[in-house]
Amino acid sequence: MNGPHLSRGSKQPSPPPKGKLRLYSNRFCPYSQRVILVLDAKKIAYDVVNINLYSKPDWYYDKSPYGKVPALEVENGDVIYESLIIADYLDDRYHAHQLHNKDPLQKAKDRLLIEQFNRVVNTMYRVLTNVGRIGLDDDEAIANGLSTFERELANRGSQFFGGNKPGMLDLMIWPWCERADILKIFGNQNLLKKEKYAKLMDWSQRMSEESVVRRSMMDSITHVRYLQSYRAGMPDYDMILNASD
Ligand SMILES: N[C@@H](CCC(=O)N[C@@H](CS)C(=O)NCC(=O)O)C(=O)O
Repeated sequence: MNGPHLSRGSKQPSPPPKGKLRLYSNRFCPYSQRVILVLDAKKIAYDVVNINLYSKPDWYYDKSPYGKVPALEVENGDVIYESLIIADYLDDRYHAHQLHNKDPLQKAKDRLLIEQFNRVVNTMYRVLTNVGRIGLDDDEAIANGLSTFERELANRGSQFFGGNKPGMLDLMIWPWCERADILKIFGNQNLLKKEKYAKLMDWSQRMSEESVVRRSMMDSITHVRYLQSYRAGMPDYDMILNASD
């Protein structure tokens, strides 16, 4: 997972070993993390090629037409992209450790919540990367978005949205919840009040203790250091790799 990020001019890696899927990813991309969580939760064999999004290899456009990560090379060599489409594909294709609810109506409701979470995702992106206007509207969008999930957990009365273990909805929103703490550093100090989001915070703690989540999780200090490099116009994608050298 920690291989260097390939840049413009790099050689295209040879195909994945037989029986393994290949994920094109970026260590700091929350959408890629979604797919990693699904692959790990379903215990699917895969390897990872990390892509430098600041200086993309030319060959990468043959894999992913918009040059975005994540993209997944499947068994027959086809490549699919868009995190939610990949996640659904993996759950449909590999039946072990099913993540979506078996009931089609509950699955549809969970998919609606995942779509609804996009409001939080888009606003958090602006706040954390310092792109566009940051103001009260942003705080409100995040607060309202999270309140929906706080109420939903209360209504479900379960440990996770998926019941007694994390399901698809838990995994699809987790990457941004992992980064929620740093909103206090880059955004509004008062945004995430424990009393307003008590259930969500307990859920977040439980998620952070799950082995599947721990495999790809990064601490807030690492997230902050990366975001500082991104904001400075020189994203240091290999910082974890370099740190362990
Ligand atoms: N809707 C896409 C979003 C993927 C996305 O925006 N990925 C970012 C990195 S986190 C990316 O590849 N950015 C490079 C670019 O836009 O050129 C998904 O869900 O997979």
